[in-house]
Amino acid sequence: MERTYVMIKPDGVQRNLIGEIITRFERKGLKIVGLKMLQMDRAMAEKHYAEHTGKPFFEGLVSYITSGPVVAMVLEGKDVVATARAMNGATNPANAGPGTIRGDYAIEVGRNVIHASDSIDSANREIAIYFTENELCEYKKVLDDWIYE
Ligand code: YYY
Ligand code: MG
Repeated sequence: MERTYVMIKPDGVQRNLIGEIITRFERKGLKIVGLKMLQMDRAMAEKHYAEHTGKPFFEGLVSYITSGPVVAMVLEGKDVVATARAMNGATNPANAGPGTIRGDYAIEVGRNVIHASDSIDSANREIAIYFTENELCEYKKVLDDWIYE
């Protein structure tokens, strides 16, 4: 089953959105297979956002993402990479539709509350930054048969 990396950013934690956001993914039917809180350091931020190195927003992004604890999670489900991105909404909350996390809870691109991997390759790369193999749980839920036909 497909997996993706999702992270509640420091503003989401500070704004008491942890429960709200996790609830959305749970209610959708996605399975949480990894979950933890941590504070990223600069090296971790540079690794996570390596593709954005040198861009005008990079320094601000690194200082924001390292400014407080984040909640890191791995979600599992059919097409979960695309599903989590759709649930998060557009990168700039101004363009994120109502009903999406960024559309409902954020205003500016530099404080957009949540991250999700943009491809299966990115997901595998990002999951490996935050989780070891034994921190990821493979398990069956009784509701699975009511979520998948
Ligand atoms: O994957 P996603 O988070 O939706 O957007 P990216 O284009 O990968 O950018 C990563 C991160 O950088 C974005 O969530 C906010 C920040 N950012 C920014 O502050 N200003 C921009 N013009 C573009 C991105
Ligand atoms: Mg991205």
